[in-house]
Amino acid sequence: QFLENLINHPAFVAGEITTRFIENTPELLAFTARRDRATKLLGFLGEIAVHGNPEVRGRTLPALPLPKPVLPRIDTSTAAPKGTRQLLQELGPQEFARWMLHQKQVLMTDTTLRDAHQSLLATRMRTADMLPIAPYYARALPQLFSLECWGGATFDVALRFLKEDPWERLAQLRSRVPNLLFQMLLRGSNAVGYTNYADNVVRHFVQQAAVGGIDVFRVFDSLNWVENMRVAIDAVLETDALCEGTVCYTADLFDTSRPKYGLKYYVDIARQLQRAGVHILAIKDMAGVCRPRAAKALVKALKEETGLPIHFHTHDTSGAAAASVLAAIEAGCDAVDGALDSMSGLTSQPNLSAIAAALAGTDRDPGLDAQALHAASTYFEGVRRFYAPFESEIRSGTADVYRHEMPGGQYTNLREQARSLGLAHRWTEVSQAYADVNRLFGDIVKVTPSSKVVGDMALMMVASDLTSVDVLDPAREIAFPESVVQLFKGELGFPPDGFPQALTRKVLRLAEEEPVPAAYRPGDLLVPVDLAAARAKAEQECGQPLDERQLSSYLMYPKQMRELCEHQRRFGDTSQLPTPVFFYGPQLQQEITVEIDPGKTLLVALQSVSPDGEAAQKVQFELNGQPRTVRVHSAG
Ligand code: 3PY
Ligand code: ZN
Repeated sequence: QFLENLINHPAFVAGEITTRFIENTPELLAFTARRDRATKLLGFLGEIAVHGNPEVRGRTLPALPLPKPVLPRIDTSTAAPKGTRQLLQELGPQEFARWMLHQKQVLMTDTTLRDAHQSLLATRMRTADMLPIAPYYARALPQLFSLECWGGATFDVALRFLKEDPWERLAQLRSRVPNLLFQMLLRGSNAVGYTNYADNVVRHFVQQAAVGGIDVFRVFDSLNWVENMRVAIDAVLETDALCEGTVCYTADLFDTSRPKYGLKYYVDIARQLQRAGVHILAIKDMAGVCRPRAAKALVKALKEETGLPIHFHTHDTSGAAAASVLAAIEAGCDAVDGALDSMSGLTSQPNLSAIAAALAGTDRDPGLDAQALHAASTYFEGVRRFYAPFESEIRSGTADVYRHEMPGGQYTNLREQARSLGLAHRWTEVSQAYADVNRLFGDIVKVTPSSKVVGDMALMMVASDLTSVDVLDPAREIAFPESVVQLFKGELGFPPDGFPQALTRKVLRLAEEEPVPAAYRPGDLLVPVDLAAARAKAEQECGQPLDERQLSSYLMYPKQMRELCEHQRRFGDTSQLPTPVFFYGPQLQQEITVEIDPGKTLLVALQSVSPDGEAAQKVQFELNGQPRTVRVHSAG
């Protein structure tokens, strides 16, 4: 390849070379690297032209071609105006929190780049669809409080299904949005995974995320156990970022049949968080069950009791979430979450633009440009079409959420899991079993990962035709899912009032004289990870040097990280491929543009696919006007 570059170089062709030509012409090597990248990408395109992308296999695909999303025009030649990020840098987190309290307008977080697609599209939105609109956010919507764009399930899904490096997504977004706070969802000691990690792994992750560009860490625990959030909170407090301590909301503040979830419960947690030093208090209504009356009472009480700024987060599963947001605002809530119109509603956040419009002209008007919100929403309307196979069947809000209390981010996933187990037609039973399991487990907070355990148990019960009475029957043998055993062992920590004794005994098969596990913090038992040794192992397994961020991915997702490295070795970075091409493969004669370096664009078009002997297919492309052939094994 190098020789080819050399003999094709204009200077070489013109005979203008000296003895130092190679040394003085570094682009020869750049050509080689680019050519290598192009070859790898063609390898990927060849694979999916022949076999399709396994991530959409068995799903209903959209009609092709899909129209390009309409990207609003924006002048990027001038710098983005100052925003909340500059204010945080100027004031520091403590003063910034005071500023939040003292300024009048409602601060608004846009969740489109995280929770909205996690809750509507199984978290599948790719970096390639986020980057084009990022400069628009910076310039046309600089009044936003923050962009929630990282954490939660996005980390896992990026690695596992999208074959993308989540850190690279963060870096790319950061470079395009210098002025708005970037917010992430952090699952306390579960970081961005589903199990408790060693304390030093959690700390390492938080440090990397802060350096990588996260300004607001929303830290929660899946059982509302503040003890289990301290390591993460302390790690955030050591950075210059804002720490948003979170109370997860469940049940109904006014339901006298569930008195444990009254105001006192939330005020106690909020006070503990305040003592832990958080700058902001988040109310995280992950299922969307916080009714307007409760939102108002809760915001008022938490504000009065702690004096901290309050940030309200909910989901629109019921269809009534905007009313709760407006009630929270009326009670003095400082910041609220919403999603752009086209990515709002149902299991996602309520509509940010509609909430902004409801407040227009009042003293709490968030001051957002309605036209700009609409233009950004129109872009995502187009993007959303790319992900049609991941949409759920849900067409309307459902007040049934008050009964089952499933988080918005879990609802569609669990329906999908039920479908894959052949239980699609028994969804009503699954959702009832989910509510029953919650009671069996002692009426707990259900949010990742505790919600997943409840879901696993509910599916098992429906699949095995078991009722709550059967599960509790001492004479009946039950094969509890592994996640349930782990939960009752305390591997995710403990709810403040513990787990029910009888069921704990049954799940853990404890003899009568054996005590049930006393509350302990899993991180106290987990041996700190020797990071140098882990790096050596990770680099050996991944077959390449890893930086701190990649190491952090490996520590939580070793298998997915190995697979990502292997994917990138074979195919290069596929995150820049247009989404319809990535999921549905190149279409004949369709011109595909991929920017592999700033300003360096590849033009690819699929010409034909034909058999090549018994066991292979020959895939012919045109690459920047030149024919190229890729051979793909038919067996895949
Ligand atoms: C997550 O942890 O991913 C959540 O969105 C919880 O609501
Ligand atoms: Zn949420």
